[in-house]
Amino acid sequence: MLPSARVRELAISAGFDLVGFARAEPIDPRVLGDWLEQGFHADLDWMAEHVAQRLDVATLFPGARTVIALACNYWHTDDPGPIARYARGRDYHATLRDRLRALRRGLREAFPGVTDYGSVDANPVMEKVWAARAGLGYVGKHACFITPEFGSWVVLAVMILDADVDELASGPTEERCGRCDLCVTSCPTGAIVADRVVDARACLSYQTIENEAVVPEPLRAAMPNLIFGCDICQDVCPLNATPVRAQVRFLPREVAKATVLELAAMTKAQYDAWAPGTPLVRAGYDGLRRNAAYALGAMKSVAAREVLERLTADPDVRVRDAATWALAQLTAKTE
Ligand code: B12
Ligand code: SF4
Ligand code: SF4
Repeated sequence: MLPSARVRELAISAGFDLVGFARAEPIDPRVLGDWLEQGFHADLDWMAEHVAQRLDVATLFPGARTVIALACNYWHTDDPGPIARYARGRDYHATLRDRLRALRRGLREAFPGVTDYGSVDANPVMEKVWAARAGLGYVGKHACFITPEFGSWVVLAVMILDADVDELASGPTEERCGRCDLCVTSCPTGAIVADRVVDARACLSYQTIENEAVVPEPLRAAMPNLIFGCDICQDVCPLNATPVRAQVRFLPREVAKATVLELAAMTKAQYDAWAPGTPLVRAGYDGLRRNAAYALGAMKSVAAREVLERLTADPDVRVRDAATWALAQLTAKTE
């Protein structure tokens, strides 16, 4: 039986802002099962893999007894900008993995013999479920995890232990959405299809980050000033009204100052200076320029005509297609 106060101290000194504990019990299979059955995961096939592990951490890590849920605040600025806030600085996966390693070192020193399994994002672990069970906050109607301290401007990680701790949370914090539905009504594509349920196929976060093909035509017009990720449902949330500035590790980098037009016109050398080490590499050079071209079309940016014309001859077919569509939007305006 580990003293939770000591484990909490170790997690805080490893750099995490919030720490909570839950018993490693299975998750109700219906929540994930219904979501997958309805195809809400789009082509994220890895979401349909390792379902047994997602629903039961003991399948993923035999001997699992306790899940430590961990959160880091990443908010730095109110500037809406074309890049989602979480992606403006050093890749959070790297930062949180560093912190998990520091926590692991601390745990091994303090409690020899205890083993662990760490997860940030890509592992088959339902991180929001664990954050809720461990009492860090609750899942809002927009399906993002909301904490009393930092609103939803947090990224999550978990550390699973094969040992018990002496104090567990009693479940999520009090639900505070009430009758508000601002996130639902503000989502430009209607992607929040039910309370806490997002259809990734309609979500601009999925479309700009994960979709490697072309963005379906009806969604493109909803992309002004948005080229990587989407913060709209979080920006409108009243529970995010008093954000707290994050640690320096999450400071925005140079690329966060670039405009949509600059990103559309960016050279490979500029990309190589801006993107490595940030989450932007997931979309890649061509993906970012594809998105920027859609955004310029959605903005009907006449000033972008020259750049868009150049992109219609780009070696990448998706960039060419996006630029052609964008130019057609400018014509639509003047007719
Ligand atoms: C797949 C995924 C996506 C997909 C699908 C989004 C989604 N809502 O599932 C896409 C690409 C669209 C996406 C977008 C974003 N993501 Co994402 N994503 C994930 C990932 C890898 C898995 C999430 C998952 O399991 N989804 C499947 C559904 C079924 O699970 P769930 O949402 O947890 O399930 C809850 C709801 O379904 C709800 N629910 C629904 N019906 C019902 C019914 C009942 C009865 C009950 C009780 C509950 C319930 O309760 C469930 C449990 O909480 C996690 C990392 C991880 N490993 O957990 C990051 C993660 C959720 N994403 C994250 C972020 C930051 C984002 C974006 C904000 C990025 C951006 N700015 O563009 C957006 C937000 C979009 C949104 N409104 O949700 C963070 C969330 C941080 C936070 N504060 O919530 C995570 C945790 C990554 C991390 N390690 O920090 N994401
Ligand atoms: S991230 Fe954007 S597109 Fe996705 S649900 Fe929120 S507002 Fe809608
Ligand atoms: S905008 Fe309103 S309904 Fe949506 S998560 Fe925030 S408080 Fe809840």
